[in-house]
Amino acid sequence: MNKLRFIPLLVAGALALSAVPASAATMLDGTVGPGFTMTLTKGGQKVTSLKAGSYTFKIADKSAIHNYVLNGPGIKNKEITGLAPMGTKSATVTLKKGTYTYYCSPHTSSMKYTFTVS
Ligand SMILES: [Cu+2]
Repeated sequence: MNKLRFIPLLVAGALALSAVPASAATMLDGTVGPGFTMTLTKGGQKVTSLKAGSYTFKIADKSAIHNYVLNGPGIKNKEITGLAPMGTKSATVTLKKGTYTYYCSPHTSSMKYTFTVS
């Protein structure tokens, strides 16, 4: 077996990997419950505006009566955490320019928050 035969494949593989942009999703942290409140923070600061791009929402659901739903351009009422199972769940999404809302669907009137993406 001639090892040289595999070198072109390795080079092609390396090129393919380097062509992928190294853009990891930005981490956002959120909570819902145990009271009638929700949060969304980035590096400990409340999120009010973000740049368009890829984000991972890491949501700690601390109540069995609330959920955490995200809605906005390109994302239609995505339920990141559900009503019954508590715990932490993550979802990676692409945010586009516009206004996004995160809310709890049983309590939309009091648990609804917005942030803008530019
Ligand atoms: Cu709720």
